Amino acid sequence: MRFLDVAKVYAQSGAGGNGCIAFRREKFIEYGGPYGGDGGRGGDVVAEAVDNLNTLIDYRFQQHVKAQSGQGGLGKVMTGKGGEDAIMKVPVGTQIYEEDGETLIIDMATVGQRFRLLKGGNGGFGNYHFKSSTNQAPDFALPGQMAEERVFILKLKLIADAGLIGMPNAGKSTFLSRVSAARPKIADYPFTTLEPQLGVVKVDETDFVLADLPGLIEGAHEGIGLGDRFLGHAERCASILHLIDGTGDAVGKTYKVIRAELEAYGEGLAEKPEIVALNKVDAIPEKDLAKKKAALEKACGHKVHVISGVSGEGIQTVLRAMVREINARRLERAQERDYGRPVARPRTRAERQSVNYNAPVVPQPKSVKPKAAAESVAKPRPTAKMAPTVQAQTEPQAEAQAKPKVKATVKSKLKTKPKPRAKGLAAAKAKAALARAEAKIIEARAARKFKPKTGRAKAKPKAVRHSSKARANKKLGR
Ligand SMILES: Nc1nc2c(ncn2[C@@H]2O[C@H](COP(=O)(O)OP(=O)(O)OP(=O)(O)O)[C@@H](O)[C@H]2O)c(=O)[nH]1
Ligand SMILES: [Mg+2]
Repeated sequence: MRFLDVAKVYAQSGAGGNGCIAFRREKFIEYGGPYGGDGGRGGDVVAEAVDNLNTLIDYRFQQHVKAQSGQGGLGKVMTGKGGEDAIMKVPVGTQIYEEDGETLIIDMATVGQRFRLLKGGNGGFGNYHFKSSTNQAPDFALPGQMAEERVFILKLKLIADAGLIGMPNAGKSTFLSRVSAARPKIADYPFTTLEPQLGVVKVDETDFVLADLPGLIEGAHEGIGLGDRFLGHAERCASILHLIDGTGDAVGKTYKVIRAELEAYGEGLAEKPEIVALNKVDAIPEKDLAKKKAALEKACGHKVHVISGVSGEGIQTVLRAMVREINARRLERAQERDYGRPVARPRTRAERQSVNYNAPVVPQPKSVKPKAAAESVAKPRPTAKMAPTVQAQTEPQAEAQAKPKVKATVKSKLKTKPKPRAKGLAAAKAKAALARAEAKIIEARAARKFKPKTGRAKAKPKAVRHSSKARANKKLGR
């Protein structure tokens, strides 16, 4: 089967069925009234990640995906049948983009994940729906909602635990065939591998998926050779195994060329844990081996493994190093899953309301008891060395807390009596302040008393209505 990692799909959801106009006609039932049912709703277009696919080749042959439309409403107030959903089965690791190929809609990263891409139209209401006291025989119904139509770009990024990268002919496919049951094409010409190959590797107790990616050459990020589009498959890998052909001359330079390509590609590939291996050790003359290994170590700045895909030398050590990285990543993922969402799904309404899904989840280290930690913060236990500094910091703070600054208002001044023991100048000062405050209060009171009144004027007294009798008496001068 051919490998295909990009596909364009035209998708359309189902339209809603039209509402029905019908009237009830039955023997002995006069004025039967409206009787038309609603239309059925159209099917959705749903993407589903499945684990038995590893290519998007199906969408090369089936580029149009269409959900079924809803059936129209029927008489006797029968609702039309809903349309079937169209399920787009995609391999795990597929990313679905808008037509521009850049706006990500959803990353189908887990098996069984489902996502509704297009919503089916709702069915139109039949005339029975519009029956009311003022319109007892409506002779109209609504049409169903239109279908949605869109173009999607699917991009597959294989979910492999580790990726093999290197120049063409570095021995990547040979390595994969040695450590797994995969049988990629091997030949001594460049670009033998034209598409990624996967193999399952078993080391001790761990199984992992290893991807053999097509070779990279200088300028791959500009499209030279096969380009760098297959590097997308290494984006999700926990570790990268960088193979260097040991029979070549400039191993250090070769390493740097590939590193430059990884950096030019971006997407965090250059920061991934990398294991470097000098391959084809069986074909390297012994006198050159140490020199080449040293040159490569100098170029990459860390340990270099010496291996051979043909003789199997050093392979187990490399695999174990890869397993360490993979296990660390798996552990990280498991912790993310545990901490990333509430453990139990709330079932009742009260439970649902009590969960704050927006709150950041901060995992607490189990070794530190929260109570003990709080106590230690509240009461710092100064050591002999720290004692003076701690006291120096805490005393003024305590004083400040004990004597909060009071705003010297007139009232507060009145309340604060001079200290009984204060004598001489201090007592005189306090007395004067008291007298001033009292004078201020008197002044304020006086001002309030004679303050001209503002606001609404007093309402005029209502005119007294005289009775007709009183008016007559007034005229007569009584
Ligand atoms: N002596 C020796 N030859 C090797 C070793 N590994 C691979 N070769 C040879 O190197 C050549 C290329 O090997 P491949 O495995 O196809 O290399 P590749 O990296 O997959 O190359 P591309 O698919 O073109 O990128 C083949 O002729 C292999 O027989 C090794 O460990 N020792
Ligand atoms: Mg190959």
